[in-house]
Amino acid sequence: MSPLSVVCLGLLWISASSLCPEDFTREGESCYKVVPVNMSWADGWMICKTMRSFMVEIDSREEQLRVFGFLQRHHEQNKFWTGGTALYGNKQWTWMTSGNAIAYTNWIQGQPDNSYHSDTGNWDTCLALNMNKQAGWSDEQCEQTNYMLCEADAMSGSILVG
Ligand SMILES: [Ca+2]
Repeated sequence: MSPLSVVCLGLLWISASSLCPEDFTREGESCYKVVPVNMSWADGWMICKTMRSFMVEIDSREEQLRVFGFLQRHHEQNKFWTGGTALYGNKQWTWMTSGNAIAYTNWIQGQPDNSYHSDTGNWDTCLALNMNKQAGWSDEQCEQTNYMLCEADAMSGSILVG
């Protein structure tokens, strides 16, 4: 191996391990950060945006396991907002930032139940990660206040390496 390729490998290693925004944690292909303040879903959307990130979108079972592992290691909170919301009269669950229909799901049994809350006049139309014993997803009224889980794409290393 030439000295040059050793240098290049070194740069690649550095870039691969430090490509998250400040205070975000790298887990697999993405970066995550919990904002440990109880806030409505709409406030969570704004908070993630101000940190150049977006409300978490879970696209696969693999990402689901990574995210729950991350939350269990770092937080004792029960519920966390995601970027999922129900559109079109609750018929289509959608990841709000990407606009993708939610394909992979991990609903707790009996969820989403689209509950109506007569005290507030709201329906359950926002998607939360529920870290109770059943550990899965549930739909909640968007005005409920939960911690926010933001996600950021890991930045490409090609700029640093090039
Ligand atoms: Ca529900």
